[in-house]
Amino acid sequence: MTLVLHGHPFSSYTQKVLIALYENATPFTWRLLDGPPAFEELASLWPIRLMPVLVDDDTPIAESSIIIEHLALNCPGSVRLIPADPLMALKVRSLDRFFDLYVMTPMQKIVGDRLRQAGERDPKGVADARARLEVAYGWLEKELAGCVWAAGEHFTMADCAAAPSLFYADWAHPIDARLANVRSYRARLLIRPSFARAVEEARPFRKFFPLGAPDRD
Ligand SMILES: N[C@@H](CCC(=O)N[C@@H](CS)C(=O)NCC(=O)O)C(=O)O
Repeated sequence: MTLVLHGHPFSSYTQKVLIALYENATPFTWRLLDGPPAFEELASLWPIRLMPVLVDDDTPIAESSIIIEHLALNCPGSVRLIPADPLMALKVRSLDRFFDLYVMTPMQKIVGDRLRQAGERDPKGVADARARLEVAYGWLEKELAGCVWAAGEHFTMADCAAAPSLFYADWAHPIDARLANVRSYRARLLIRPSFARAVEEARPFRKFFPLGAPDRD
């Protein structure tokens, strides 16, 4: 089995998969998406053209959650990112959806809007995204009470999704100081070795963050 990851270290969804790979020390090689030839190759693998895509031997696998599920089935390691218990697995998948849809998506809307030309901006969409993040942070504050990781005491796919989404969301729309559970969870994610490594590998690209990366983390 040879694994090739098409992605970029600064991409939040690439980081989500990197965390899964690093958690279990799964060997892979990078196909860095750093120019037109690499993006053409990505389009030939996955016409939707979103990163990351993992190629397992000759089979391309798209969508970060499906990639993590694929890794859990085909090269499982000591860190079980999808719990064996079906009900716990359902909880993990539900939290994974929460982070992608209600944290990552509004964060991407705020960041992406800044990359648009002045006349193409969408202030209402950005305001809605900020409102959605506020609600998501508030829901998470209650959900995380008493938890070490998103789904409880074990690190799972939900935490792979949470780490880059909360990392960048806090840059785009800061998490209020009163949301102590969310802030301490984000801090725990930042010192988890798999995510700490992904953050370090992405550090040289911070200058490209369109809102201006804060001088922290
Ligand atoms: N649902 C996809 C989302 C992937 C995604 O949004 N990737 C972003 C980078 S973090 C991307 O490729 N953006 C490039 C673009 O929008 O053209 C997943 O889970 O993998």
